[in-house]
Amino acid sequence: MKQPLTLYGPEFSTYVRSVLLCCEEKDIDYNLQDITLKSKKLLNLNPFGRVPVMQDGDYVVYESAAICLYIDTQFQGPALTPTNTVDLVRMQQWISIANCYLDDIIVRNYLLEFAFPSGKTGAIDDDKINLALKLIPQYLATLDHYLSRADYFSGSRPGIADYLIIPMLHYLRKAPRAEELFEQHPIVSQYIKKMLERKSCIKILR
Ligand SMILES: N[C@@H](CCC(=O)N[C@@H](CS)C(=O)NCC(=O)O)C(=O)O
Repeated sequence: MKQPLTLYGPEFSTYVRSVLLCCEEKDIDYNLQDITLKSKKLLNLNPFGRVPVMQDGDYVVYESAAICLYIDTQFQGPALTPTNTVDLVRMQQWISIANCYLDDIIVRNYLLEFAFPSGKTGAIDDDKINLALKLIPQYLATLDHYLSRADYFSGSRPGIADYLIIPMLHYLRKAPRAEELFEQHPIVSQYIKKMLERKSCIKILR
């Protein structure tokens, strides 16, 4: 019998959660192991020192979207990647946006700054927060506009881009000033509500 996949990373990480959501959607067995950031063990698995990392036998992969693609293509279950070019390209677009902009501003500048303040005396860096408060409304407006014409970031059903984005939005919904940030963006709010009703999200996004 095939061994369960091993996933390395802390359960609270948005990217680890993205991979867990894909595993849950495909209904596959996995073994989640926490790993110390910057440890030799992690650097041996991923020279960039980031989580998650996936191991299936001898096959080691890092970068969440790549791990999710492996899970999607190697296992039975609902497809997490659209087959038509228009939706596939859109999904890649949103994966890139999630990795380059949403993670940078929503997670690193905003959420992590409250959780682990980076100021010299352990204080919150107001410049980071102010930049985030300037950009997050613009990003949410873009998401809102896109979702006014599309059901999901991966096409007509949820896919890898959605599972990358929803953990970030879920945390942002609970962050300081969330009500103010989301009040102009009802379509994003409806999307979050719809995603959070999925069995996978109920289990992983607590
Ligand atoms: N592009 C990477 C990003 C992974 C990432 O940044 N993970 C965070 C946790 S959510 C991390 O490892 N942070 C540790 C660090 O920045 O040193 C992916 O898609 O997996």
